[in-house]
Amino acid sequence: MNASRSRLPQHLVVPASMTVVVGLGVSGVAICRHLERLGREFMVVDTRDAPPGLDAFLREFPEVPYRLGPLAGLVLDHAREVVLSPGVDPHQPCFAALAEDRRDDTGEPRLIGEIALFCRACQAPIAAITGANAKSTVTTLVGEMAREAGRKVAVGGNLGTPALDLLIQEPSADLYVLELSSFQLETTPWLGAESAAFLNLSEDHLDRHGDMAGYRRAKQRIFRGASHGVINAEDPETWPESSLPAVSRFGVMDPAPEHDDWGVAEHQGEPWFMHGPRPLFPVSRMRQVGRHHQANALAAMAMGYRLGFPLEDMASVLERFTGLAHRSEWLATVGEVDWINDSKGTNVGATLAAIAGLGPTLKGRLILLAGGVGKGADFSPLAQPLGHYAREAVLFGQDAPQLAQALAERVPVTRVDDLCAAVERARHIAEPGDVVLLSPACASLDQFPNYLARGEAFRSLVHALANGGRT
Ligand code: UMA
Repeated sequence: MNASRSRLPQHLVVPASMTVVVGLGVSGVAICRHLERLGREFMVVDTRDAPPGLDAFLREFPEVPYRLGPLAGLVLDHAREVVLSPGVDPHQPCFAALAEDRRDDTGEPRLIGEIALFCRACQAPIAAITGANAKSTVTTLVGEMAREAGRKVAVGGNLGTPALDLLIQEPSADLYVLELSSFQLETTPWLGAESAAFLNLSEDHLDRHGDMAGYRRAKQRIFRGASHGVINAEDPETWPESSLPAVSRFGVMDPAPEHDDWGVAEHQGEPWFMHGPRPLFPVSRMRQVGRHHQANALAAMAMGYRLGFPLEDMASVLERFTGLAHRSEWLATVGEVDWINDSKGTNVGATLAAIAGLGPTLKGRLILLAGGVGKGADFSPLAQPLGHYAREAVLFGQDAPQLAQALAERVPVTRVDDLCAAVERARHIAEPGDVVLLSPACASLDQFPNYLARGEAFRSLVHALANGGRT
């Protein structure tokens, strides 16, 4: 390998035969693999001096030309096609001339993203999921349900494995289930999903999309060419702008007779999942607790039903699914007390969402474990819901004093040194039916390397409790 031999000058007019890959992260390397299999001539650019995928790229493609550093000086106007990684903003000046331009041979835009390449090559149906929150969870659920139903399914996208790598790793899949971010959708002219879900919309990524309207527009692209849409009955922002052949709605509420609704209603004295007027099975069969998890389950079932998965297979998955690690993940029930790990709750908004999900389904009270590095946040929005649902807030870490100040008027507060002491305190005060939730509303960096390490520490402490030991 001679890396310098392939390195291009900063001033460069890209020739018309050349496809340009922008970004050298995991998607960029996946785009390169795909283009090589197609036999296309390509080069790679990245604005960073040391992009994370550089080593993998140099190992796999020692002869492919590349260029690092600012895009100024790069003339892309004549390139055959420019394929963007998700993290690259298509609204940069160097892409302006390309943005409106179309290829002579196919009529497609010459500025596209990795998912556009995926759609061209994919032979099997696509199930696509987007939303501001919970898209990884629903994508995982749909994938698990497909597996349970005996389908040959490949699962990836924003979730982790780039969509284009799935085509190489699982070429004979009969279904591709993709989590798609607004970044990926923004550069996808046409998706053509068999089923496309838009779960919810709340503020995120405004630095990239300009405003909420831009963010929503990017996400609405999930419905382009879709045969079926799954939308949130309680969030009109997710409703498609133009009509689709079929639409199912989900929401933790009574199904409306005039829609294809997936909801929850009282039946035989307890809440049941419903499809229209038809009771499916009791919500209590589901392992995860909380309204937000029920909404995720309904969205996954609405999609799974359309894709032909048997109801009993979907129920089996919900019965055993404990959630993605560190995102309101159920860990154990010890003495009729549920222990939930939401270590990914690193800001106030995420902790509010976890409380809002769990609160209405509590049999007892909530015990919140929170604290760490608050990043200057205003903790006061937590006071009202905690006042309503919580037995106590157990606070630890650097910014426990600020949290205590914001909460103490509405909820009993105890301050402890660290997570271990917080677990011990929660164990001591919990009563049957209570839920102990670690959702710190803070970064972990004062006491842990990252939120993953914090969540794993919590898992070990809770498993020790479940196995009869003290913390
Ligand atoms: N970047 C540059 N210059 C470049 C190219 C990228 O500065 O020339 C920066 C981007 O602005 C970004 C970072 O590098 O901050 C990574 O961008 P990338 O496109 O190279 O990212 P990949 O490593 O290819 O990972 C991407 C997704 N990343 C983003 O969308 C930022 C991953 O989602 C995804 O798992 C992966 O593809 C596989 O599909 C991550 C993510 O944070 C988890 N997604 C956002 C979210 O979930 O909110 C959208």
